[in-house]
Amino acid sequence: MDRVRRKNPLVHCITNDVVTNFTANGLLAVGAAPVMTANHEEVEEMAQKADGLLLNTGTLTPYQYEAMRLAARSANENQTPIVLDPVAVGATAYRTRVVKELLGKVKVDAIRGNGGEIAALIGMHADMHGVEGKSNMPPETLAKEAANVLETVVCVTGEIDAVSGGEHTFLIKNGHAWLSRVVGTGCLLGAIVSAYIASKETNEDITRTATDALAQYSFAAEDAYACAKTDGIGTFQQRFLDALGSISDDHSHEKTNVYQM
Ligand code: ATP
Ligand code: TZP
Ligand code: MG
Ligand code: MG
Repeated sequence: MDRVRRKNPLVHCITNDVVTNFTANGLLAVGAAPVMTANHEEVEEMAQKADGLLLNTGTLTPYQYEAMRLAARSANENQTPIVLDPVAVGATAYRTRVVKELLGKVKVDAIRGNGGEIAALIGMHADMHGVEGKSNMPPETLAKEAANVLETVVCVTGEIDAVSGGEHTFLIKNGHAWLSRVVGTGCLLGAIVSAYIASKETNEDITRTATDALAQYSFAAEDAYACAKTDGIGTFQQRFLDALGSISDDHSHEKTNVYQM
């Protein structure tokens, strides 16, 4: 978190219409610099200049898919790390097909999704309900399997989060259920993982960087719940942004439930 604040990484987001404002505010809260564009005339240049690229398929259209392809190709050529949030993959045949196609064309550094989305990406059974999704596999098993199949770092989120690069797998049992009652918290997390990867030391393992991002995000959610529980989820959303803005690496957390498998 402190490195993100020092670096102020530029995160180029090609994301969905529902969460654009919340994502930009959340990135600002952690000390990153958001920029949103899917314009074919400029995405290659923006992805080249950015420190991280986020591809989020929440309201995917053919125009946006082409923007993602152009931006991702430029990012790969210019060593800009890419995070993919395969929102609602598994919910419709179109999304599942084009996201798999994109993964065949470009290299992504990390993928963040709920259990259903990650399971669908690797052709396993997924229980999808629009953007919400579950898998019947334990998150650590699913994350490891997906990391091996897709050859990247995979973050499976839900009540318990798991991060795996294939070799090392971490479990994060922090966070709060109210996160799933505010739209865009999964999407913002993908953007924040991008900010963390964009700010990491060259030799640092992305599995650990992503685990730090998920853990600190979960701590912020617990702090926000403590402040907002008597008010409700509207206040929780605001307190969560406040907490993301104040959390730091020396933030001492009551119960840190992060484990290496
Ligand atoms: P959304 O739920 O906003 O649609 P998503 O399904 O893409 O997003 P989630 O899996 O809900 O993503 O993850 C978003 C964040 O919420 C993660 O930090 C995750 O750990 C947390 N989270 C989700 N459900 C719970 C829960 N029951 N308990 C604790 N944390 C949770
Ligand atoms: N519909 C299309 S994208 C989107 C909805 C509701 C937002 C999903 O965001 P998250 O972070 O998965 O709640
Ligand atoms: Mg969810
Ligand atoms: Mg989501």
